[in-house]
Amino acid sequence: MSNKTFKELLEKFEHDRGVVGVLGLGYVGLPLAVAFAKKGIKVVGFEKSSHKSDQVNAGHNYIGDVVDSELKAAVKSHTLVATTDFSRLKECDAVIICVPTPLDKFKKPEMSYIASAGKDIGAYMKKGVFISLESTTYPTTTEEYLLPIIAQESGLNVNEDFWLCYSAERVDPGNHSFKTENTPKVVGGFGEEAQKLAMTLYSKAIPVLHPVSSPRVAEMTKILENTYRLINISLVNELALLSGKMDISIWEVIEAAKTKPYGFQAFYPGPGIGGHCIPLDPFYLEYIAKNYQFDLTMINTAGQIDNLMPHRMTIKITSALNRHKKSVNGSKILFLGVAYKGDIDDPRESPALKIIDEVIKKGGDVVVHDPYISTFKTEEHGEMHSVPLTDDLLKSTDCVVVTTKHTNVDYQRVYEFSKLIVDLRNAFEQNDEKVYKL
Ligand code: SAJ
Repeated sequence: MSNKTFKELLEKFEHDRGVVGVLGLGYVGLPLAVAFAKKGIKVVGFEKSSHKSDQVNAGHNYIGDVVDSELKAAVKSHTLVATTDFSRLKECDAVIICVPTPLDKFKKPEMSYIASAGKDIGAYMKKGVFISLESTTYPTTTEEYLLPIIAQESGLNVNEDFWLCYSAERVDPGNHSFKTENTPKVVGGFGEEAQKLAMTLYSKAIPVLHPVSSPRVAEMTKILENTYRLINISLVNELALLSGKMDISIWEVIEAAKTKPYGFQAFYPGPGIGGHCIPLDPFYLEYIAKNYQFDLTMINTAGQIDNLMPHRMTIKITSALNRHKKSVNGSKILFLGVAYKGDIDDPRESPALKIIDEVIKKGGDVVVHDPYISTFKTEEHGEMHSVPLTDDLLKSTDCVVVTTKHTNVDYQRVYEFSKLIVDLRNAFEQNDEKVYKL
């Protein structure tokens, strides 16, 4: 560790003098930027969206997990500034990449955001900078995909002029107990110096860090976390469908299994797996496994189960209406909840969107109420609007479908004024002629 540049950079981090660049101010980047800024560390937030950049600079928060007053204070004290001018990356001693890693339409990794980040950083970075990738991706991305892009664009040398690390975000949207600052963070530096820089910098904002021996260990750790959820949620969804045929309440089964004090974690059935992480991330692992002539069969199977869930829910709605001598065609169907999970305002990858499209195609007259979402788009029917949940609306519908369980909905009132309920989220205790449960 004789490198002078390294020592100067480490010194800056130790004394909070390093300027931290956060690339991407979304549900991962903005909380992280505020977490550093509230510790008095200067943060420059980089956004392609001038709208987001302007909102941040005006102190207007757009991420539910960020505390409005903390954002305002960081902007007011000039410890946090947002910009769309990527040439300002030359001001940064550290750059933390928080860009999306979606799938393309063939369910293959969409790496263009990481590639673009690498090119932007390579184009403007100064000598002596620490770079950390936080986006969920397949193991080897940092060393074998991102590193060459940065080295190529900058003409600089890793572990001499810049240092590289992978440290996944662990953001659970809507979780009020665990935030960026109090969630342990896995850190995988590319070499000892990178690890030292990573641990020193991240410790300023996140007290509990878990160092691992390489970026690929850290990458695999994150993708294991999310693959574990995909597999287990798909398992319980499949068991819910079987239980329904066997006159067994899967909800009662799960509550009973939870009495086991070890070796069991409860996952709950639903209409499908939404969000921009769990249904997508594991397919990054499936992709890279093929590079090693290795077929990860579990992920593929879990994905197939999940793909079928929205259609199976449409069948459940059809059967419930049938039992009341009604067809989907011509029935007024109210969907309660379009967010991908309860008490958040994000509809991305929500299974509700797919079910709504199917029901409309079958001739259903669909209305939607989501207390957190006023307008949203479905793939096939464009923009839709959430309607107020009135007693008259409930009385006028032929079927109410609970697709997302928001805690601020009065389900007893829904029960009182509805004729028929398809409860896909165990929002109702009743399980009678009026309530059909998953
Ligand atoms: N879901 C079920 N049953 C369950 C749990 C979830 O049907 O028992 C559904 C949800 O309704 C939702 C989807 O699965 O549609 C994903 O829910 P989630 O909470 O697992 O996923 P995210 O994307 O909101 O957040 C997750 C984080 N969640 C938790 O740890 C609880 C975490 O895995 C990651 O930190 C985060 O994704 C990420 O960014 O990777």
